[in-house]
Amino acid sequence: MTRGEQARPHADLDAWTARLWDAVIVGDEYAATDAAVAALDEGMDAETLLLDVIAPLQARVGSEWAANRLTVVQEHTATAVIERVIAALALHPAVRRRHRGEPRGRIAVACIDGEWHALPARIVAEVLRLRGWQVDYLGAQVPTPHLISHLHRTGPALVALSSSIATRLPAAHAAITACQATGTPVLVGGAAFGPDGRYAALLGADGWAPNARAAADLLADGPLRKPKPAHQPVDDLPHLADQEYARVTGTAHRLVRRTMDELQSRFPAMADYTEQQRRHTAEDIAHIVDFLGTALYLDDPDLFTGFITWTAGILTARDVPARSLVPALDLLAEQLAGLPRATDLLRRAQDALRRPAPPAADEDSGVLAEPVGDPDPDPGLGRIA
Ligand code: B12
Repeated sequence: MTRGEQARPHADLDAWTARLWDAVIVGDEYAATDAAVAALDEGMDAETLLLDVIAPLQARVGSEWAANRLTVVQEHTATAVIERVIAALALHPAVRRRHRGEPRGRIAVACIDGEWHALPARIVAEVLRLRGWQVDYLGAQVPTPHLISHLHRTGPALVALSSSIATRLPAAHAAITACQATGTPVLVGGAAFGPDGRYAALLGADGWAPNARAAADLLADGPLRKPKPAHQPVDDLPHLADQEYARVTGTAHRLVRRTMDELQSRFPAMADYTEQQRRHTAEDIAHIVDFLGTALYLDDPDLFTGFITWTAGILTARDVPARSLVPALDLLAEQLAGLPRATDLLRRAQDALRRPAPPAADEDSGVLAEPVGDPDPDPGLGRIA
């Protein structure tokens, strides 16, 4: 049994989750923080509250948005309330009492450059504090040079890097390597690294954990071993020699612009699109190109196919046919005809889209199709922000 499990009380998690959900979903930060504080006052362990009530609640906010049962504004509001709840918990006297005494060592917790998902990192930071570490929480999108300066200045025993969105993995690779060059071991985590942490190993991290409890357990006997000084990241990814990643990311703007131009000529209905719809469509295509680049970087077709099928699910939930993605993928494949790995990724994604028979749809439904009966009037392909 792990320490986290020992600490878990026999509390009625479902009842507390329901009470918090009701407050979070209407954006009532007072009711939400009152509920969380009441849970602590009634004896719930702070780690349990964070990991078995609050974290699943936040994930549910995401799945409700994906299923189109919450609007973007509701998702943003709920996330903001949850951030306030976590801040209130961290300041609760029962939690602060636990931080007294000699810390076990110092840990820097930071999000990868370009990574906005700070909440998972914040939860990790709070749990590590609860387990007796002195934590410097650096927040969202920390530029790697500044992170490195921080490591030189403070000399932590470990740096914990968080990333939720796979497109940040090339930046994560650079950050991991740079941190290791300072002699600081790197623990990574977050959804971007895959449910089994496969990208953590591929990118040479010194450790990975699926959640904050597992991370704290992993460090229970002390920080990770120092990284090997002669680690050569290029050895991890020999396929990068073909330059496909560099060519796709280096021409991303042009790829998006040309795809937009062509879609326009193939779908006359686009002529009537508003400026905002055009902008969102361009952002969506840019997101697809971003994921394509990341899959090339990691040489992992599943990553791109997974993103495209996830996107298809988002569209389907908004009554936009999943097959509307195919023309955009076609146009990208035509432009990238000279790049065998990229065209293979695009072909596999198209195959995955075709596999389940797409629902009957209007012939003019492209990537940019107007949703039918959707509370969100302008959904996008990966849109949540
Ligand atoms: C809230 C949220 C946002 C907020 C973030 C606010 C904030 N302050 O964090 C905002 C609105 C900014 C946002 C933006 C975007 N988001 Co968002 N977002 C989410 C959402 C709803 C919740 C994320 C979260 O907090 N989860 C809860 C925590 C607890 O998750 P967790 O991963 O389980 O955390 C644990 C472990 O991962 C681990 N862990 C985490 N970090 C670390 C670090 C270490 C070292 C270790 C050991 C462990 C560890 O421990 C944690 C605690 O146990 C998710 C949906 C979801 N279901 O998660 C989407 C989601 C992650 N977002 C998504 C997307 C697409 C985006 C955008 C690209 C949208 C857009 N079009 O602009 C942007 C990305 C911008 C960027 N460059 O980062 C997609 C990603 C899809 C994909 N296939 O990758 C998701 C999955 C949406 C969905 N419903 O499917 N988002």
